Amino acid sequence: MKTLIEFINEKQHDFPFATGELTRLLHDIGIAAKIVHREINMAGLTENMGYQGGDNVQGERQKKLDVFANQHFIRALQMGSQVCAIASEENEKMVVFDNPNSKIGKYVVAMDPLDGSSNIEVNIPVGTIFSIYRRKTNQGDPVSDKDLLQPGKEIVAAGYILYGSSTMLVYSTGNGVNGFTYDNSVGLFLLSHPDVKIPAKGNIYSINEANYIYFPEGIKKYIKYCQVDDPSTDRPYKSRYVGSLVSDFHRNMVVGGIYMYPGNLKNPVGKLRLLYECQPIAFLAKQAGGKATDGFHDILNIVPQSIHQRSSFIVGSEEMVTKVEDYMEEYSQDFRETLEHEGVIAL
Ligand code: AMP
Ligand code: P6P
Repeated sequence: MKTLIEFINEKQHDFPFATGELTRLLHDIGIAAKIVHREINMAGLTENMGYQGGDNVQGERQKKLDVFANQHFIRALQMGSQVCAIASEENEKMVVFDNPNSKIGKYVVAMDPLDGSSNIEVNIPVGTIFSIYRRKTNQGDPVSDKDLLQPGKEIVAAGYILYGSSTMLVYSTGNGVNGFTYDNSVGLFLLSHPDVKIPAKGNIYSINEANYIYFPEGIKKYIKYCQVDDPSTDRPYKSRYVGSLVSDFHRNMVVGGIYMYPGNLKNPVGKLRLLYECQPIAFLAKQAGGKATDGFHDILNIVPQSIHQRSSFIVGSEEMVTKVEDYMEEYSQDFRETLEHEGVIAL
């Protein structure tokens, strides 16, 4: 089976003028993924379970493994010197590298180093989400916000690492999606899921129904649509909600389905972060033939106004996401106004 290293190197040959900087960056992400994989797998046996003490910028209690993952991905990317700056869920401001080599790095990275980390102590899968952009400022010039506040359509590469029953690295550089499974016995990611395609429709919907009374009318209508007993359309669908975005989304990538974390009356723009959760996942979904929206706008066309901006998020099988959009168009125009009032700007 082809290794991740061989695969990345091969793909560089499709770009004769490539310098190898993106290749090195992707390798560095693979190395950090192995280190985080090791710590997560041993969490119950080391001092790394539990809380770090204090809250992160999200106001959420920071786990020791959040800090561990953040430190190791940042260190790997800084050592590589292809990256000049990082936006991370764990850092309030963007991390600007000031070592001479990184200052001329031509890429920036937005990442959630360990999404869903509250699930670790109950042994539920968690994930790392990353996306890579070309910087907008000239190499060597000071980094600015515009280097990171780019819409998902500008993504050069994006992926996730799912620390689940097996550890997988799934990524795309804009020419399809490929999945690699980690083989502990040899310490390598091996190509296990070539050319991933999301089925156009599935029969699984994934949403935290505890928020039902606060959902926009269009979401309520779609949930009821999923529950109708109509075997000719494979309904009622199954409800599956892990509480870990990467795990719920990966299921959609493999067998089809839809994941929804919509804005609601309590949190109009939802919970998930546009830049380092919604955009990379939306990029992967589109590359695999799926779709991602906030209910009205293609996620990849929304222009982030701040690095921790939240977004309403619906992603998965193309036909299922389109059905939600139709319901939102018919029943929740008020929600469109709310999103635009809350500052959602789409190209
Ligand atoms: P580089 O000069 O290495 O930064 O690469 C320039 C561009 O070529 C990148 O931004 C990608 O669009 C493409 N590219 C280079 N290396 C790879 C690779 N290993 N896999 C996919 N695309 C690549
Ligand atoms: P809730 C994890 O905190 C996360 O960001 C996603 O991974 C997950 O889908 C969602 O939040 C769970 O949120 O409000 O349903 O617990």
